[in-house]
Amino acid sequence: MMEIIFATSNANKLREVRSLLPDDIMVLSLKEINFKDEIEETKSTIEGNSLLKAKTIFDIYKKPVLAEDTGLEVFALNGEPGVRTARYSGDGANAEKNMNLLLKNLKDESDRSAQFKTVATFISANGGIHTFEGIIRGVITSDKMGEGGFGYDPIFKPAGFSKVFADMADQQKNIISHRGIAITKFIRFLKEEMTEG
Ligand code: ITT
Repeated sequence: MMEIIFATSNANKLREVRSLLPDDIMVLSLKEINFKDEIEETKSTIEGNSLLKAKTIFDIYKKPVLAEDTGLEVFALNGEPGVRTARYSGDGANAEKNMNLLLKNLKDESDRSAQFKTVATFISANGGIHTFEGIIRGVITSDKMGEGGFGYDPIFKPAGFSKVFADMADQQKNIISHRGIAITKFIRFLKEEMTEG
């Protein structure tokens, strides 16, 4: 059994990542290790904030740590909200306000293409740093749909599908999503590490 700390305070990410990882990997949340501080995301890139979260926890606990940072990049908005995806609507931002602002900013826009990008960072017990990226392209719908998922899931329809993420079963989103792709790469890496001894 391998123990990994997942440096997130987002319960939805935790749920998705737990269901992706095989049973012989035990995922400890920040709550479970009693880490209560907020890790301030001060970097200007998704990669930078992903590394920052992993490193903050690794430096304290010196145990294997996984972290991830995710951004929604909208082409007509030059990649916005990007690194600011969580705080797009400013002070007191939440999923509803963020989606409302994005729909407003895209109101007269014909190009509604976008992508979700996840950068996962793994720091192994010996301090080695490994990153895994997952990208899924899609479009921003004109209205919110569906009941599932979290964040921007009600307005993101992945390319080649007729449903938004929030209308998909958890399992289906997980197989195709930005996070699913990044974590699947991470699992492949762990398996290779283990067979190399
Ligand atoms: P951490 O503790 O892991 O940092 P967080 O919620 O702050 O959790 P991020 O900084 O990565 O996470 O911000 C990601 C933002 O993107 C946040 O607003 C989420 O709601 C949204 N988001 C992330 N993954 C998503 C997904 O799979 N579907 C829809 N929205 C997502």
